[in-house]
Amino acid sequence: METVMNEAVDSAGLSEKHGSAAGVVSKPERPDWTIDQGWKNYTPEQHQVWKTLFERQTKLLPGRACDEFVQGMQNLPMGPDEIPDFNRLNEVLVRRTGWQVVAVPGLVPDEVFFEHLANRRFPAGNFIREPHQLDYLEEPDVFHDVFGHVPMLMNPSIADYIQAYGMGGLRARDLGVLDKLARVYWYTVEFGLVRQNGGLRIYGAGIASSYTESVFALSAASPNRIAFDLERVMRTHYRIDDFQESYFVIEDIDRLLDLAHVDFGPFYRRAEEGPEHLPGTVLSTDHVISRGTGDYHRGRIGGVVT
Ligand code: HBI
Ligand code: FE
Repeated sequence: METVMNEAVDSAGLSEKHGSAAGVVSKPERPDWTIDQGWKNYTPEQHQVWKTLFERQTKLLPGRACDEFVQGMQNLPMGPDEIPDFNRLNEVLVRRTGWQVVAVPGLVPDEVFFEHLANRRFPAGNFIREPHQLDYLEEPDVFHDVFGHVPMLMNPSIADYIQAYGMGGLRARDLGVLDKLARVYWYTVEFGLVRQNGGLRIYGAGIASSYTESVFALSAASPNRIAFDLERVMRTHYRIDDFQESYFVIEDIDRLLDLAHVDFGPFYRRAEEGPEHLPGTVLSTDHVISRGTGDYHRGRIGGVVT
């Protein structure tokens, strides 16, 4: 069975399952949930897992990942041989966009996550998946968080956009619309595609850090590829346990900078009034780039949709 690296994140935030899967103790030592990366504690086997994943992904991504991802990767002290040391990454990243990576033990509560992002700190799991989990994992590990997210944080547009998400998170929670904001994050930062160089390219970290989904998202006949529309995306549920049924495509990475400055308030209100859509639904109002056959998900019953 084909599986996919996927974050066990749902729009309701930190579930019981996530907490226990993470082995996260109820009371973190520091109130912001950060820990030391403990770089010296990684074993040769763990560096080897990083190397396997890194080499597989860097072979696959040219021509598939967007130029901004490739550029960001090139400018970072990140290579196949070892799990990156966050301090060394930060020397470059802070100078470029003011972002830094901080280590956390796994998923952290929504409020804590938003507070970090609002301050240009990206929480990254310090652990790495086991050798038998190369393609499937419930929680964001250091490969997903660092390989998938950090190259994009070198780009000024994404840098502002993710910070705006953090700032909007607490407001969305108070308005009772966190599920809608989380969908926007999911379909952009995690699973976004961008039109580039006459085709489609990956910018979402959930895709870029997954071997199988990098191929599926761009090349499979099954998923829908639909032009990004903010209100449409706010209404759309997503899958947390498998490939996405629909991907949303932005015209340009700099559209994310525009999105960072949009007041989501009116969009939340409209999205709350209208219907919600299942992950695979195509609407007559959609600008469809490619209509999926749906074959992959048909017959895969019991998937988790949030
Ligand atoms: N914690 N470490 C970590 N990484 C995430 O991506 C994350 C999180 N906590 C909450 C969360 N994501 C999402 O539920 C929010 O974006 C809504
Ligand atoms: Fe992620």
